[in-house]
Amino acid sequence: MERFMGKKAGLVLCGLLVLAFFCAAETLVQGDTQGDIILGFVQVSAEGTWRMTNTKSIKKAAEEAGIHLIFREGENNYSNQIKEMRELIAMGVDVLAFSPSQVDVWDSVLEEARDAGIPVIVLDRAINVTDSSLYLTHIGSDMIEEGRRAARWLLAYMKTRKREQDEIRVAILEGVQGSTPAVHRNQGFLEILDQYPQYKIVQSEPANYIFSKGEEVMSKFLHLEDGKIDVVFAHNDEMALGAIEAIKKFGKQPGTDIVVIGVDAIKKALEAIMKGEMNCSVECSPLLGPQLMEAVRDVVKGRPVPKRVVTVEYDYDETNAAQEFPNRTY
Ligand code: GYE
Repeated sequence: MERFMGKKAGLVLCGLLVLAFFCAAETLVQGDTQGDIILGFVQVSAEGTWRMTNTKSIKKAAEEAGIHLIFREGENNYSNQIKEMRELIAMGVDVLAFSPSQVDVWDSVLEEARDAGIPVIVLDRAINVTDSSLYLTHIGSDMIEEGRRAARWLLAYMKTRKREQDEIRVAILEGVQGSTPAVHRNQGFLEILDQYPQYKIVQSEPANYIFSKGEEVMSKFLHLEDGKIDVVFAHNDEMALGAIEAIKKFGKQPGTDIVVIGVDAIKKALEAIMKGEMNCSVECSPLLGPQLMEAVRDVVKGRPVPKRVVTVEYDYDETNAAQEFPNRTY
């Protein structure tokens, strides 16, 4: 009897445990879906190392934060991006974030998000809107300052050179026309250089943030100027690396005959600096995923979010590139 009772009690206990397990599993599942934050993100495109690293950072951070990410991409075209944003608004995501391909054109889609009660986060590039309350926060670099940093670095570097020159001939490889990095980096760079009449911008054209285009446009510049270019400032490293190829093919030495400056500080640029083929890269960090997820959580929990979160960055040249190189993952 005792043995039987023992068996019965065992069975009941087992049953209770199974029940408890299912109940717990049920609450877990329910809790999970109820608590899941849905973030819709619209990326610019996949134009190079910077962008691909940025995408990876966002996906990894979402996974680690347990945030459900619906990821879309606009192929470097603002109307594609707006179409994707509209779809995400219609789906009723909790938060909408995007990295804008262009500075302007966002007013109406952001008004639609506001009417649907969906908070918006701008990542990486800044936007121009008539009403800044249309987005909650902007997380990313100060790109006007990046342009100034490049110019300040150049002024300091030219002072260390023995060569006396009354004219320093500068070429600029611009990013996609109308995109924030192109507009802002140019603005900051020229704002400083315009104060020094010795510096002449002899050529400036878009090469769309792409290596091959950087090479093509730089080669054109070199032919047009009969090789008389002292400095090339590229709005990103991919184009600067392309320019290095063009300079070599033209029979000049990048980094020595022509000063090469880029932006982003990707691993390949640090390597080029270590080889003496590039002179400076102004850092612009793509690792924005964790900051984005933190903001998303705060927004959903109703906590205050700062209107502007500026990324902390450094400049790299021959004095510190080798030191940073082993830490760079992209
Ligand atoms: O510098 C460039 C990329 O928006 C900061 O876009 C980003 C820029 C970056 O294509 O490499």
